[in-house]
Amino acid sequence: MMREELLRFIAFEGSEGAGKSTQIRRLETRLLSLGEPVLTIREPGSTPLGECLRRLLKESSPELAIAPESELFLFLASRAQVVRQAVQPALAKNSWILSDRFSDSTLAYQGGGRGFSPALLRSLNDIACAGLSPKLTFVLDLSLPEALARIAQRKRESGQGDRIEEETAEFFERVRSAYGDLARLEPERVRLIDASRSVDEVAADIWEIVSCVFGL
Ligand code: T5A
Repeated sequence: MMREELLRFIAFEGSEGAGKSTQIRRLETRLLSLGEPVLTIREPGSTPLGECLRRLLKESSPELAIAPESELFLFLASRAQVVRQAVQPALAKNSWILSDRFSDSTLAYQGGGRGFSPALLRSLNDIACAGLSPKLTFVLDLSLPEALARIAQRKRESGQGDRIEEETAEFFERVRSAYGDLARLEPERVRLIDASRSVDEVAADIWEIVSCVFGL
């Protein structure tokens, strides 16, 4: 296991459309410009098995009718795979890991959203993650109307939606509130970022925190 202080592992979390991928690209570019090795991954996905699971999990098909319990184990299976196949080898080479969602998504969506017990989810996450946790987690926080507007805009651009995006407003409010609880529970690791501002303003906040935490 890596020593905690050497972990250069950052996760980005938040509701759909909050700007996670946009901010990861910004941070990745900045770290690469400093000559740092960076591995960027997404969850679910980023391994051959994980990408198959991602397609299944995102597909909005009545025949699949994925039960909440099946959904939980599919997300965990993708995580178990990416930890062993990509994250652990990269950390062993002292690379940065930037992860578009990680274990906190399970606490927020399957815990807050679907109602599974947080204690149970933490135990399952421990198995999937081999005890690994990000050193720093940014939760990009956006109100539901703003998030829905960004999703609608992206849908118009790409023509693509997905299964979880079809959930109710109450579901997404519970997800947002679960992220808030995580930030209160672990304020050192989990940082709430106001994602309603411009891309540049959000990126500046993130860089300030990253450079302070990692001494850049
Ligand atoms: N899930 C995942 C679980 O339920 N449990 C789990 O354990 C895990 C791992 C994954 C789904 O699976 C669920 C959560 C999700 O429902 P996903 O595609 O990885 O799906 O996740 P999404 O959150 O849906 O990813 P998105 O691509 O929708 O959102 P992002 O990455 O947060 O947003 P981004 O950067 O693509 O930006 C969205 C749009 O907004 C614009 C961008 O240009 C883009 O058009 N934008 C801004 N506009 C104005 N101001 C800003 N500051 C902006 N930043 C970005």
